[in-house]
Amino acid sequence: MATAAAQHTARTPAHDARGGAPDTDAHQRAFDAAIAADERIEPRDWMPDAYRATLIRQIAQHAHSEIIGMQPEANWITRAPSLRRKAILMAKVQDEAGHGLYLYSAAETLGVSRDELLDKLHSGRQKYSSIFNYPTLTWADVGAIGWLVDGAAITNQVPLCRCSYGPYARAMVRICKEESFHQRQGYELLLALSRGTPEQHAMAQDAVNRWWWPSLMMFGPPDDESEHSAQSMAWKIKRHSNDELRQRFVDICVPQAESLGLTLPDPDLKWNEERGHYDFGPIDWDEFWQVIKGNGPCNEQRMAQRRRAHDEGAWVREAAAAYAAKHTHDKEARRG
Ligand code: FAQ
Repeated sequence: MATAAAQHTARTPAHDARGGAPDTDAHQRAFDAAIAADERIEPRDWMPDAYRATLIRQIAQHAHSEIIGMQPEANWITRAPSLRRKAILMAKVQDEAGHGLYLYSAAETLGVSRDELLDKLHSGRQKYSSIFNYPTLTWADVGAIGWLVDGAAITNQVPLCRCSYGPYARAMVRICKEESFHQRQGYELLLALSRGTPEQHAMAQDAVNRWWWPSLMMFGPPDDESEHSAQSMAWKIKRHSNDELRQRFVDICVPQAESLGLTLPDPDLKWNEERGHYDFGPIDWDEFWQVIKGNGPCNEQRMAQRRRAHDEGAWVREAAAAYAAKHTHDKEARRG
């Protein structure tokens, strides 16, 4: 892998000796060679506009998902059944806020501001994950989100630690470690309910029944309908297709459900010896596209809450800006 200094000379736009236009072909060749050699692209390196735009789209959508994803679980913080469960849940929800911050920072290295990204989220011009438009109806939903939603997130995100764009890949390393704790706490919560009273077992089963199919949808549309996959895989932003990761997730979950003493709500789920994978039933893609279009059970509620939180935080942003301005002013005054 080239050093940062060497990357800078090889890939940053430079004017020729006579001060002419950058040699874009040479930069494109250097970029292609770096991708082929599995090197990281860094913020100051030259990159094609479409690569930059794709990263901004994906990282922003990911960041938005993290902060909107705080809502369904935060709903249960005040009703957690014990101090231990409450402490775990609060730590998890705070982690999601942290993930949002790392990801917005990674997006900012591509030349967009956080304000711009939030504005696009609030005006519906950027998406967040479909999964967060479903309601958390019982305490068991906290377990199902941890086990299934965080489990799906890890399956999707571990390969992103090898994404070709450095700041995104590095952010994912820490995020994945934290998601792993989230997944374990969900599994442990469901195990406790599953081994509890018949009512608790039924509550856990009901939550898994409701979260299973939406979790499979998190991986995105089937490969033949995935608009961005081919290009994102060629750029090594994505390392596996949506269907590959979905299958990996199903294969992981089936034995875990057995250990939990719970079933997955799919009569077609069965081991296929020939493929070496579990077969599973058809996904309701109409539901997925409806949710993405804004017609899921909680889309309106999630967006209203997000806009309200942003408005209510205005004074914090103003105070931080005033403090930063005062700090700069004082520093300049001291310098004379
Ligand atoms: N929801 O061509 P593709 C978490 C859109 S984990 C909404 O296949 P791509 C942790 C897609 O944007 C959740 N939209 O797209 C947590 C595109 O529309 P566009 C977040 C979806 O990008 C746990 C269109 O469909 N994780 O937050 C979805 O190649 C618990 C065509 O799709 C990430 O974002 C969907 N499920 O592949 C937090 C991971 N799927 O943009 C709190 C990073 C697809 O052209 C509590 N992202 N679309 O308007 C990715 O890996 C990819 O972006 C995919 C989609 C795999 C999601």
